[in-house]
Amino acid sequence: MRIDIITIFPEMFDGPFNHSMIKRSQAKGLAEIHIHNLRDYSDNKHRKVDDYPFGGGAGMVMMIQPIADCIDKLKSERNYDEVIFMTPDGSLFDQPMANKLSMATNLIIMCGHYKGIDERLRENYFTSEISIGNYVLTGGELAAAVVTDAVIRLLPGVLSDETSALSDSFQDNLLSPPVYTRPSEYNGWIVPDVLMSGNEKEIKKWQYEKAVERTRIRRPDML
Ligand code: 6GU
Repeated sequence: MRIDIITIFPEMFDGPFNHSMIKRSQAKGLAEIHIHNLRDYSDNKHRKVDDYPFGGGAGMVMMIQPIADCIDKLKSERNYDEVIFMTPDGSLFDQPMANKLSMATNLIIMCGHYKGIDERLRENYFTSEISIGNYVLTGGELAAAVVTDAVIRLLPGVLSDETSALSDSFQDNLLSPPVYTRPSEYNGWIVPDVLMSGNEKEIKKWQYEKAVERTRIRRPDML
C-alpha cells in the first residue's frame, strides 16, 4: 500500500511514522508513506497556499491551485482508490472505515488548515472527508497520522500473530478483556485464578465474559 500525504507541515510526520510497527511496515516493503509539502506546488513566488475568504470573515482559506496541482500530479503517476480530506466536519473515523481503507492500493490524504479549503476542491477532488473525533485540532496532520497508523497496522504481515489485529477491541464489536503479566502477586494484588489454571477453554470463556461485561459498563452503545 502507498499513502501520499499532502501537508504544509511535513516535519510533523517525522515522529509518528519512524518508530515501531509503522517504521517496520515500511522497512518490510508492506507500506510506503510519501509526504508532500504543499508549498512546493504553489505557483506563487512566496509559496503562498492560502488567501482571504470571499465575503469576508476571520481566517484564511486554502486556495485551489497548489492542492489541485499536487493531486493532479499524483494522479498522473498512478490510480488512487481514495482521495481523502481530513477535516473536523468529515465522517467520523472508526474501525470499519480503517478496515475498508486497508484494502486500498494507493491513498491520498490531504491535511486541512486555517478556516478550511475552497469548497470547489471538496466538490471536485475528494472522494471522502474524514474527522477523527468531536473536537478541533490545529490542523489535519495529527488526524492523518492517526488514520495512517490505524490502516497500516491492518496490512498482512505488519503485526505479529500475538498482536493480531483480529483480537483488537472494536474488531469484534467488544472491548478487549483485561490482561496481566508477571509477577502473579504484586503488593497483595493477585491475578485471577482462571488465568493461572492452564485450562484453555475456561480462560477463553472468562475472557469473553469480561469483554462483554467491560463493553456493557464502558461502551453500552457498542452492544
Ligand atoms: Cl481531520 N482536523 C482537524 N483540524 N480537527 C479535527 C479533525 C481533523 N478530526 C477531529 N478534529
